[in-house]
Amino acid sequence: MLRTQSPSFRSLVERGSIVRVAGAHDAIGAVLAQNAGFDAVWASSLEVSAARCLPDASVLTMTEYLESAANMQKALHIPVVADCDTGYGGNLNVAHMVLEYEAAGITAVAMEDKLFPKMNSFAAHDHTLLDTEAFAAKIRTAKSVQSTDDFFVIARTEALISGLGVDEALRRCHAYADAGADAVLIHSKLKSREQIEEFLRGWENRRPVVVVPTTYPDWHVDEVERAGVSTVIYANQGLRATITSLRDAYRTIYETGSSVELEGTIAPVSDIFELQQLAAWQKLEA
Ligand code: SPV
Ligand code: MG
Repeated sequence: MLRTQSPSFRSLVERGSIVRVAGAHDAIGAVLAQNAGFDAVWASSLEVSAARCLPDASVLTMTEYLESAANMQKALHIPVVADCDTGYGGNLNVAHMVLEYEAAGITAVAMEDKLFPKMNSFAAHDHTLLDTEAFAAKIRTAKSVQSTDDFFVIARTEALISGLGVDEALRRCHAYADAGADAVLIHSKLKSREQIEEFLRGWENRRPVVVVPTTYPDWHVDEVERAGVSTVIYANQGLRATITSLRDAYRTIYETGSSVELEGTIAPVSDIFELQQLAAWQKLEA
């Protein structure tokens, strides 16, 4: 089959064991994450914008992010979780976003409580948050326009990113849960996961919690699960690996004057054909 239906992200969360998600920006990366065993793919705003050598700063439009997410979903039999930044504007933009993503077969979106236009969480920049009630209204809007019960809205707080502390993160996430968020995402840029663990203790599992352990990478998935996390997102390791790998490969070919040195380490062309499902396509010619 050239295309297969993916289960909804909600069905993964509801099965109870931790959901492991890998970031990607295109279909081939997404399929490689799927083939490695991941449960879902994060259509990362950082990756999608970086893939065009543009900053993760609300520069691309919703349509462009949606096209990337939809291209990934079409190639997968696992769900995409779409990183939808701030929802691309105000409440009406959020409503339009939900309608469009849902129509494209995306079953989960994440929205963050930063001001539009936003800046990537790790960039040295002002990370002022939107007022709690205004963001809760975006969540209510998203939930009120979704057309299937399955559609899943993750409310992400940037309270720790903006230096506001765990109590403010908890207060905000309770407001977002009251507004109907299906899960909350707590992000941090600290090298220690202490604040995340404090958040988890204070949250008492009111709704599923999503974490993104980029700056505290030594957290084994079993420990993450034991700490009460529902979903773990490895948001940008794929892109970072790609950069290292491509940089080394291009340099080696250029500097040595041939590609022979690489031949033993790079994927054979047959791997490309397999990822393209070439054999299945060729059958259509018969
Ligand atoms: C992304 O992958 O785009 C994210 C996570 O939103 S982060 O880059 O850490 O903000
Ligand atoms: Mg992002």
